[in-house]
Amino acid sequence: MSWPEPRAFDVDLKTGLMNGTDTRYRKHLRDLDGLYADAAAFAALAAQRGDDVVYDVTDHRPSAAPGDLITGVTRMSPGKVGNEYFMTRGHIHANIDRPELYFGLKGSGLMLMESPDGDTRIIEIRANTVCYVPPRWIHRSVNLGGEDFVMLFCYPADSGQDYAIIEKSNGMKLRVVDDGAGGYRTEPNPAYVARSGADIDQLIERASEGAPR
Ligand code: S6P
Ligand code: ZN
Repeated sequence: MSWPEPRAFDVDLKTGLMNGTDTRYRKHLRDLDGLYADAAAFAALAAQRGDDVVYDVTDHRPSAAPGDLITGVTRMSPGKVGNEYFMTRGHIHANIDRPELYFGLKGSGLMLMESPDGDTRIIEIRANTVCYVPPRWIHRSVNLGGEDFVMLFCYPADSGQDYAIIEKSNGMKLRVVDDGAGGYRTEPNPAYVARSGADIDQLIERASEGAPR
């Protein structure tokens, strides 16, 4: 009988990578067109720094079996587009009944969470903060600091990611912007389109099916 092999990985806080895994996911600034409110500021920045890596993810995926765990690290560069802080694309787990745990390793930022019916929660994260993202919440990470923001994450292997949920609503309900005093504030997103009851029912139905990434 062969049993799954235990593994250990070192996280390099200088690079923000979990060594010994593949880089599974990397986003350059030019890949993030449409994410930020200020399209002109985005175009100007992308013209100069389109090849910059805004965030990358290294992770260990032992299997896709239900009950197994994906563990990895997200590293986010500091920066803003206009007055809006750099952020991840954000998603809901395709199988919406799957939660996620984040642990702050370096820098400072926050987890912006939105329920399908439009409630918002924010958890600020710095080194040693444990952040539990419950099932059924859209989640997006935001770097609020002047250095890399690095977090460990762990989530069920059969979660999957649904990015379209944010695209369909023209972004999340709130945007995270510079407050002009070294901190942040949230602003309503005027383009936001609320989800219908039918949209929400569909998400819940899909949970029972599961949906790999
Ligand atoms: C996956 C988990 C993270 C994100 C990563 C990048 O469920 O939440 O690994 O994939 O932080 O964010 P995004 O929204 O581009 O996948
Ligand atoms: Zn996730």
